[in-house]
This record gives sequence, structure tokens and C-alpha cells, in this order.
Amino acid sequence: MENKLPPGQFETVKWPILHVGDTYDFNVEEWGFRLFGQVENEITLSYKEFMELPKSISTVNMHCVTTWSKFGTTFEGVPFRELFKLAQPTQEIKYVQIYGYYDGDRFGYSANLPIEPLMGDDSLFVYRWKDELNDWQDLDPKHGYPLRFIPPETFYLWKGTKWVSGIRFMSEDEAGFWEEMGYSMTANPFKEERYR
Ligand SMILES: Nc1nc2c(c(=O)[nH]1)N[C@H]1C(S)=C(S)[C@@H](COP(=O)(O)O)O[C@H]1N2
Ligand SMILES: [Mo]
Repeated sequence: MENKLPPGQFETVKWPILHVGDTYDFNVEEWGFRLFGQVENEITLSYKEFMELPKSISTVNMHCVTTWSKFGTTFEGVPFRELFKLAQPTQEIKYVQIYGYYDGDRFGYSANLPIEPLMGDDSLFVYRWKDELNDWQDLDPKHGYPLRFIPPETFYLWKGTKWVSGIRFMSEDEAGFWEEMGYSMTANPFKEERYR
């Protein structure tokens, strides 16, 4: 993979921590991953059920809209496409909203994404990582433990919901948490799509 710095970004070697609200305190009994919206199979997966889904490993670059970029983090996780298969979306769906905790609110954070670019191995719900400086380890709670989304690098990292709680499948694009506040719907770092 080529490490190309998008316009207006600088490289960081350490992995910064960036979010609004409190770090989610994982409780396996309470935790659930909900697939909903325009789907045949609306379902809430337990932590055990989620962790039994097929896994992939992928090395990706992360680009935060606050201008830091981190190259070459390797993640282990469940590909988005596995959740897509499980949910069985109806034909006309083209977008998703990926939800996560914001303070006590289970669906308080969200980010909208088109489905088509999310079907590859660079689109994972992750729980483990390593890089040049760090051996394999669980995600720190501050990075989204027990589970967080990492989007392909053609999206700014705010689309990478931490402490994920579900996916809503949609036929029309809808603004998520930051998009409501004026950030880009499409958010491609290489086109510097920061705001809308
Ligand atoms: N639930 C939740 N997920 C979130 C955020 C947040 O505030 N809440 N911030 C986003 C932003 S702006 C970025 S850059 C990344 C940062 O991830 P990191 O702290 O693991 O680097 O998480 C994203 N996911
Ligand atoms: Mo960000």
C-alpha cells in the first residue's frame, strides 16, 4: 500500500485519541450490535455472536480531519460485508449510518457512509491492532474497545465510529453526528472534503 499524505495533513507516528463525551465502559451483558433500517433480518447480536463472525486482517491509513494522518496500522476485525450479508438489506439501500455510544446514549454518535466502497477488507469492525512500534494488542477503551469501525482511507476518520452499537441501512443519505454540524457527507481526504 502506498503511503500518500492527503492535502493539508501531517504524519503522526503515535496514535492520537480524539472523541466527544466519555469513554464507554464495556459491559458484556448490556452490549449489543443492532442491524436495522431497510433490512429483511432486523437483529441485535450479542458480543459472543458478533465475535463468532468471519474475521479479516488489514493494514490501513487513518486521516483525521483535525489534520493528523497515521500510516500503516494493522487491524483484526469483522468486515462490514459480513454484517451486510447478515442484515439482508432490501434492494434500494445505498447508505448506512454507523452508530456508537456518546456518553450514556447508545445511539448518540453516528456517521453516514455509502455502502459500495465498504465491501472490501479495508472496512472493518475492529478489536485488535498492531503497528511498527506496537505488537498485537486489544484496542484501548479510549480507541473504542470493545469494538470500533475503521473506514477505508478514502474517508476521514470521524466516519470510524468508536464503541459501535449498530448499523442502520438507508435508501437515502442522511447526515450523522458531525455531518449535522457542517462536516462533509462524502469526506474524502484526498479531495480535502472537510466541510459541506
Ligand atoms: N463514538 C464516537 N466515535 C468516534 C468519535 C466520537 O467522538 N465518538 N470521534 C471520531 C473522530 S473525529 C476521530 S478522528 C476518530 C478518532 O479515533 P482515535 O481516537 O482512535 O484516534 O474517532 C471517531 N469516532
Ligand atoms: Mo477526527
